[in-house]
Amino acid sequence: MGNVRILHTGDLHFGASIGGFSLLPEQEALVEMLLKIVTEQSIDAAVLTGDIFDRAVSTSEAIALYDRFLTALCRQCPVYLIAGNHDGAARLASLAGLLRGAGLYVQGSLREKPQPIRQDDAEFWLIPYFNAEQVRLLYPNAGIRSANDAMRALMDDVRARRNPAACTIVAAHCFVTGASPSGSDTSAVLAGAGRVGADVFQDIPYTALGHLHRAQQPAPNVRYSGSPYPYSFSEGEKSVTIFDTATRQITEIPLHHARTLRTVRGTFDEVLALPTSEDYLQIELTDRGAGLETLDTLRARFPRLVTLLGRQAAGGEATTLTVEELRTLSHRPADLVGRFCEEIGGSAAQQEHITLFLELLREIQEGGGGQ
Ligand SMILES: [Mn+2]
Repeated sequence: MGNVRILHTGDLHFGASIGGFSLLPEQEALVEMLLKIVTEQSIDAAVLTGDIFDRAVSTSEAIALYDRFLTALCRQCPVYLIAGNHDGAARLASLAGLLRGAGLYVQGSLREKPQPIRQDDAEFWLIPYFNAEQVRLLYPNAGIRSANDAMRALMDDVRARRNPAACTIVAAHCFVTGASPSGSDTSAVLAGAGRVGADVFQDIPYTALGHLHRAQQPAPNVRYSGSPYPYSFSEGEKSVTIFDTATRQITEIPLHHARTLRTVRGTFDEVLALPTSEDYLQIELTDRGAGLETLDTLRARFPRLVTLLGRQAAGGEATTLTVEELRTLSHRPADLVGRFCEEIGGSAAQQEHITLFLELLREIQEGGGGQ
């Protein structure tokens, strides 16, 4: 019985956008990268750990991308796919029974106890995003009160029914932390109600996780591959994970995106002196506030500027402007005066100034053409 080289990725968020920019071009390029890795790394199985789509009801463009990706991927190897909290589980799992025949194993929700899927020396168990309530219905006597209890019950069941001759692979979409939330502390249980302790997966050779976008391992055999494309400014380097059932080794394959999300920090002059860039940028100014004019100037140089964070030189409060906000900003005269006073004067407009301004404006407009 042969070994299985597994590609683990997830949190693809097809159809996502940032600051009003659609990320579909980046996701198209990502799909090509992933297919290339499958070929180059002799991958035998792909595990996609949820949040395939960015929303429960996707755009036709996102569905077309999913269609192309999964069709090409399934032609290369079997695919094991679970729903994340962003996916519409029922939509994702439609025709699931039919798709199994094509090598696409989709688990949308936990209506029934999980069933193993055998491929060579690997045995896959698919645990989609769930709420504890659903799992309590499956294991009514397990005393399930939290996500941790639910996952523990599920893993106990997997251990009881797994084939000991196979390498158990669990795929799940949830928030896993280093240790179980303490059962004795009620407030900790409440605060961590959605969290699962990594020890729940103890003695499972590989647990492939989705949900957190930064690649990380809460325990040696428990891994978030992280999203393969950054969807926020704090996600770090991007990669996919390979797990080989023969060596039981975890390998990280870095991804290099032509256009990515970056944070740039410096004074206004320093930032303006930087080479122009097509990246999605968050710019943090260290010497001035985030004003509309500043935003416009920087945007001429950095067309995909998404967020501008500023600081008042005098040590005042930091200001933030997103390009989204710029688009939706009110153009009512009173609002414009308010913003002008904040940006130039450094403090909120006083009501009497606004009133005075509006009176002057009315005078000009009424007296307009006649004089
Ligand atoms: Mn996600």
